[in-house]
Amino acid sequence: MKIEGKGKVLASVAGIVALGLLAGRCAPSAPKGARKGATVSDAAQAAMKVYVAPGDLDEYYMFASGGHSGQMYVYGLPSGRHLSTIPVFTPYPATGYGFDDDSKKMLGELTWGDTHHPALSETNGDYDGRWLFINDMNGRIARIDLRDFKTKQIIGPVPNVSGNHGSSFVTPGTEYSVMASRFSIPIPKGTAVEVAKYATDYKGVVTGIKVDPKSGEMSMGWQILMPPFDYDLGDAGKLVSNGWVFFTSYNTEKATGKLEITSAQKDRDYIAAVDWKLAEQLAAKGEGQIIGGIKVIDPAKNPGLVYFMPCGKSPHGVDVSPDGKYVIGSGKLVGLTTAYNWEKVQTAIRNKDFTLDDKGAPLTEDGIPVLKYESIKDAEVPVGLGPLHTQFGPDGYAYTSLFVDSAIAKWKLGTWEVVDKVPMSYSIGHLAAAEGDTVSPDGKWVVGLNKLSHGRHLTVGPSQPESSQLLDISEEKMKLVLDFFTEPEPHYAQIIKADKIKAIEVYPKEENHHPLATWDVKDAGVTRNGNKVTVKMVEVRSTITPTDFEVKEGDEVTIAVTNIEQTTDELHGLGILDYNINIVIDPGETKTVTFKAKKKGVFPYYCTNFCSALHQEMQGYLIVR
Ligand code: RUQ
Ligand code: CUA
Repeated sequence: MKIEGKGKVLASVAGIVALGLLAGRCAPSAPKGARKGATVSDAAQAAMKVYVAPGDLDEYYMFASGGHSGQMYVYGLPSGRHLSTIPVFTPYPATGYGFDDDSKKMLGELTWGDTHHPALSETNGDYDGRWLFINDMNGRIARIDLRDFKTKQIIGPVPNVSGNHGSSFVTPGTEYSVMASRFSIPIPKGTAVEVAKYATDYKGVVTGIKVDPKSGEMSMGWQILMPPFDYDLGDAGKLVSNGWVFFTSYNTEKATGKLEITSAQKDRDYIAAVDWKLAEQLAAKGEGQIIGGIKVIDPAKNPGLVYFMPCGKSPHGVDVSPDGKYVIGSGKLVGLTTAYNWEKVQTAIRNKDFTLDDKGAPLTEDGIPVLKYESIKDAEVPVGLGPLHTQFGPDGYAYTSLFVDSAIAKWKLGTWEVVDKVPMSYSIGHLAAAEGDTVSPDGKWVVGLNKLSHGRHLTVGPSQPESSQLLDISEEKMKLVLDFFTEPEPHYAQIIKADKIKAIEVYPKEENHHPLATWDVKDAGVTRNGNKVTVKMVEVRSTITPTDFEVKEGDEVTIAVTNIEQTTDELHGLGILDYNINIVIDPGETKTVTFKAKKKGVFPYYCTNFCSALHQEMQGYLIVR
């Protein structure tokens, strides 16, 4: 990582101040492009905070989910520069993802995904820069390795999970990445039951996906049967609440049809508190019943596994404070958020301090006890209308996004005082603070991830970008310092200190154990076994070896390409016209692509990544006879 020279910083700051002064001289009010009411010095001050001079590096990475694009976007902060796109659940021709044999197999039949909540791996509740998990609504979680920023594994669709929204949150030691059903269904999956029987025959599940501490490899951990509510978001407890994971739920009415009306009958919904360490023990003992091919634990038969915490109507986010002492959750149509005190929750559990039903008996939902709201809440904080998500600073401050108010509220844990509010343009969903969901948030920056952006960018037609806004939170008052734009649609994002990530830029030759790797052009060539043809191909500036080869119509052809470069940024591609083949091979990497030679003729192939002055000469011919 390059360290900014002090002289350079001063020079760039001087440059901006000079710019500000110049603009000030010819336009005494605000510089061109500044929003109404902004003065020259406001704009210049904001610019100084976010300016990353040419050649300098950002201080943070922001990993933003790409929504239903099925991708992840990587940004630098504070510049807001888009650095890269990591394809996860969707083919991405730019990197050849979804075209080579391995990534094609990993995607399977689903070629889209709806990603929402990235989760950086954690050690002791802090980001460790190793992996990045991301959920897909189609019951899947993917793992990206941050050593090379590549998707390494997709697990699922996991049985019984339907609409995996409350995911991919990790526990503080990355023991588990969790999943929850947003859309309850009859289980096992594949059973058809009419919607009229929703309340009795449909079920939700929450699932813990086990993560191998060394390799990151994901496998099935445990699954818990839940009442047919809609499980929305989650967060793991930390420090004093470590061992628990929380999920919001709406439609606790178990209603169907127009949920906006039918699920709004009760004035409270629930946050489910799940004892994941107990789930782990029960799973290890073999507790549960096989449903849809996996063991499902019933909380009605295992007391202590799940409790419901009553919450404002239709909650969205649930977030645990850095010290693990408070669980923050809100109804999304009200003007306040509730801070639950974890100590009080534990006391209520011990004392069986439950909500009572009409007959004065303890209320349960499908056998799961409901704690008493008054006994577990510490405060109702008047943050403003439509609270969705909360992030934290290092000094006891919390930041809550307000969808209806279209603002971010800053408030203090413990005193519950709202100290500042900044409007967002427009209609904020999630927000992300620098390391703001860990045990040690950094403060400094909050990014508002807005749902609408009208009027704040050059027009690009009806399909508009999403707006993100960067707030400086280093002082008492939050300051909006930058607008930047993304493709649809980051729901959540996470921001990690850049020096925590140690990525390679070349795959070392000695680490390439691919059975078809070819490091010497002399070894390149074609071998045939019946109608199976294997082509060992080498790419290096500026030749593709072999420069031509022949197969027979109907052959099954596997091309294994090794890029034998060991130089940063020397990628080569292989595009074969008319055969829909497009792969990209990073320096030191071997990739295979397998296809049936269905069409006779002569098909040019070429390198798709500009690699040298003679890139254009990197070409050859596939002849199918
Ligand atoms: S959710 S804001 Cu997955 Cu909050 Cu979209
Ligand atoms: Cu290799 Cu262009």
